[in-house]
Amino acid sequence: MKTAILTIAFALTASFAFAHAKPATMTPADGSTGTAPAIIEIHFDDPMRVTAFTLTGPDGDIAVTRAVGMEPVTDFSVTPDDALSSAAYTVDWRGMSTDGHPMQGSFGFTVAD
Ligand SMILES: [Cu+2]
Repeated sequence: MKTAILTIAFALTASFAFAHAKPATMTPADGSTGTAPAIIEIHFDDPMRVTAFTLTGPDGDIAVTRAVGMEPVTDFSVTPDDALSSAAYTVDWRGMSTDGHPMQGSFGFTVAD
């Protein structure tokens, strides 16, 4: 019984020590308005395995090319296959933190001439 309690205490300490990664900065910034971005980036404070990324515009999903595969990275980026026209866009992503927690997030930006 004593061994079990010690094991649980250690597990709790470990989960606090290795908190999951969070998105630290996005480019374009959430809520920003600007010229069409050549790349869309998410910087994470710890490596993230990004398992899904969607860019949605007024006519639906937009094709993008990922700069990285399924390896965990702190700097994730994609390139839109075609230049983005003036409109509002939403990014949705899902990922797996290095502590094994599934993560997801979204942000939006507007392209204006
Ligand atoms: Cu976590």
